[in-house]
Amino acid sequence: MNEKTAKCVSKFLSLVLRHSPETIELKLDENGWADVEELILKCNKKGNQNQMTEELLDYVVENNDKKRFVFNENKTKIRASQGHSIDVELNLKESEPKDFLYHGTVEKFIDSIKKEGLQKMSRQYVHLSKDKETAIKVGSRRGKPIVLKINAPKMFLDGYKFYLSENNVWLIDEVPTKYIELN
Ligand code: HQG
Repeated sequence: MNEKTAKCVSKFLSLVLRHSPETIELKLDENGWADVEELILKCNKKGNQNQMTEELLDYVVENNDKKRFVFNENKTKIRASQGHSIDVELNLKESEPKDFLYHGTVEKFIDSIKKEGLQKMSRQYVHLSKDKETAIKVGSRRGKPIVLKINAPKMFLDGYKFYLSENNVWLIDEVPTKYIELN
């Protein structure tokens, strides 16, 4: 499998499974699942540059660097594990963070983050990671990364709910300023 093709498919799946299924007239159920046959049919119908096949989907689900997508048990459905901007119920696992968590961002957002804390912006949740390296990568998507250190154990003690996605991304509704340290 050509890695460039796999990355392109992953980006396209992120678009239709997290943000705008209507791009290919796809319907997701309330839990964010798309029917695999329908997805393949509609990807190909729209003349997407990658001819979508079951094999291609298999490869991307299996080898995706962040395990962004999962099949249901009998592989008739597929969904994104996190990152949605559309309203889907993922039935996420509530979890207790035992250590600090990290968020990668860029300078231009810092003043606003200092005022309002971390907000979910267009997504369903604020995304945090357990390691700095991931946060650096996330921030780098937008420029020179700045890593924020979040006192997650304290937040948890104070009653904030944390969720852990199937692909181990920490998700939370917001992070108020007092729990954020500039690293
Ligand atoms: C910033 C990718 C101003 C926030 C990544 C971020 C991640 C504020 C941006 C996942 C703010 C939102 C999510 C405030 C937060 N004022 N700016 N009060 N609060 N921000 O893309 O975390 O590769 O929605 O710092 O790896 O960058 O696609 O969130 O810069 O895991 O699987 O507003 O997306 O995953 O941007 O990225 P995003 P994110 P994938």
